[in-house]
Amino acid sequence: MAETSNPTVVIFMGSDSDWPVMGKASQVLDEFGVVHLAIVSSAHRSHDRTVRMARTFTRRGTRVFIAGAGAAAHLAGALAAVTPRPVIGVPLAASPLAGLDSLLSTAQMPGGVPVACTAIGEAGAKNAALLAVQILALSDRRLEARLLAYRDAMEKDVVRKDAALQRQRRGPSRRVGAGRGKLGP
Ligand code: RP5
Repeated sequence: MAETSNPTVVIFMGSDSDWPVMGKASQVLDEFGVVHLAIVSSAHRSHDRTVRMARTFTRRGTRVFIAGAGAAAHLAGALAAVTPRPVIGVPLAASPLAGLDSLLSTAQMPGGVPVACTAIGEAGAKNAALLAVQILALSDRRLEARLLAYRDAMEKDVVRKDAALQRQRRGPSRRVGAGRGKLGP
């Protein structure tokens, strides 16, 4: 992760226990060369510090905030309350409710203070970073080209996996889905 006091994206997490999942967002931002920081600061346990930091990074020019939190997840909303920059919330499965609590508390913002909300967990962390890249790419053609290349690589990967499956099904043992009819196309 690039160290900087002027990060383009800041990833906030409610706890260090969120890092194994939120690290996926950082990995994607690294892949796209987006300068970012990851910070542990809670909406509840360190409220004033979180608000202070959000204001400081906004002043310094941070373009997008990502907030990963579990349980009664108010982190994304707390950031959105004090910054005009887009905030993307990632609900995390950190309680016996397995993320449903954080999904609802992140997504159900009252009218006037929007938060973009991704899926629960790793897919959500990855998509939060990709959405941040898409927002940045609005004013960065090179970043947009990298996004298109990323999608192209994803499609090629699907095609490769399908070709492997078809080869396997044509083989002597017909292990995958044997006897369940032909898999298209
Ligand atoms: C939330 O509570 C954090 O974002 C974390 O997902 C959850 C549990 O935190 P710890 O008790 O593991 O610090 O605020």
